[in-house]
Amino acid sequence: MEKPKQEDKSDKGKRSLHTKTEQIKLLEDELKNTKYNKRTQGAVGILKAKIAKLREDEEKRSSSGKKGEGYTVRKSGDGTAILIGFPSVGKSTLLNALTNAESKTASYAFTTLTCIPGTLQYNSAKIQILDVPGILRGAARGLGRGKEVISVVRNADLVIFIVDVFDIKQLEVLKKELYDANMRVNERKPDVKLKKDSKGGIRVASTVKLTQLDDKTIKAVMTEMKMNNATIVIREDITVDQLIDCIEDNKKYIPAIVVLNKIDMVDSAALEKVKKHIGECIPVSAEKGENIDLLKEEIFTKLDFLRIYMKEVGQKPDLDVPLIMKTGCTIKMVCEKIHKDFVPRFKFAKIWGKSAKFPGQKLMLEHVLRDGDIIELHLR
Ligand SMILES: Nc1nc2c(ncn2[C@@H]2O[C@H](COP(=O)(O)OP(=O)(O)OP(=O)(O)O)[C@@H](O)[C@H]2O)c(=O)[nH]1
Ligand SMILES: [Mg+2]
Repeated sequence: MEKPKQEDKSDKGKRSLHTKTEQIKLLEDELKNTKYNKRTQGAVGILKAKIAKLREDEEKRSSSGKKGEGYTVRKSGDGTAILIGFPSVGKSTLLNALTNAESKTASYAFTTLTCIPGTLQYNSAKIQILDVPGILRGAARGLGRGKEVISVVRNADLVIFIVDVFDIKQLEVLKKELYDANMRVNERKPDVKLKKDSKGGIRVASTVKLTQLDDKTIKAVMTEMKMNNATIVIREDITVDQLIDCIEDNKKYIPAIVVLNKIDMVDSAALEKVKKHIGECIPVSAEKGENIDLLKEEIFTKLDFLRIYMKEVGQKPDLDVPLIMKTGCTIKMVCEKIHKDFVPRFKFAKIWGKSAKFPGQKLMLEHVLRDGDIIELHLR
């Protein structure tokens, strides 16, 4: 048999691409085979750092020149939630049950081919809900419409995972896809300050006892990730994964809800069993409308909304229509939401409610409000 000729240039390109992916695979296998304990902590850290660095390089390479990926959906309302699930789990049926939208539903996979928005009105809030095509394993790497879907998730405020009652393993796949696309679901950004320096090596300080990392590992991981001169101040007991996240500094932290759909197809004993395995979730039937109100309430809660009521001087507050704001909202943010002139014209505000020390307390722009507060603005 004839030997294959020497590979041409295009083949070479493919080969080097393969090599990086292969490198990641090899390191991942090594990681799987390394038991984690105090003694191997450093080695595990370095392995993880190496994988992270290779991934980052790959991503940079594959996304260079490919701009404008994703659907163009304008954000509207007080917050945006996105439905993420495998094909045919009932995303479109659920969108229709939650909102005024009419997204096409059918019993075959990939019925939805683009991004379809709907509006959920709840507790005076307008919540945008997005229905997108189903995703599968490999979405983060660009399989199917995975990349487009994931780019929409990055702009959302809440993820609603929707899982088929007969196949709860889907949840792990969905979570992994978002993780690989640099999203951290139901996690808080760790309290770590990292400052690059021009010289002086790596300086590590921590304000709490670190039980999952030691100085040597931290330095090795940072070196592996080309942070050779930097000061890091760690204020909580982080893991090596969290350390890598902080170094990469490109993670998006987003809350999520897990919805278990099609519960009308199982009896209560089977449902109990499934619930035990999947953990915290909201069991619904999108088709029969079961538990939809409970889900609406959970969406509202998870979006961290505050209701702020406005009051005119010398009048009763308008308790019918609140202003919908987010947790952490200040008087300044309320002013900005109402009118662009209100901040420069601001004198003081009087507050009634949980954030005031006494009814009608006079407070200034930076004051942080709480749910149900009543606010009376005094302007010049
Ligand atoms: N029994 C039952 N069937 C449901 C439920 N929700 C959706 N279905 C059915 O499941 C099928 C798929 O529903 P869709 O809403 O189109 O699913 P999807 O997740 O939007 O699918 P893709 O757009 O293809 O990703 C349809 O035949 C629905 O009627 C439910 O709660 N119970
Ligand atoms: Mg659909």
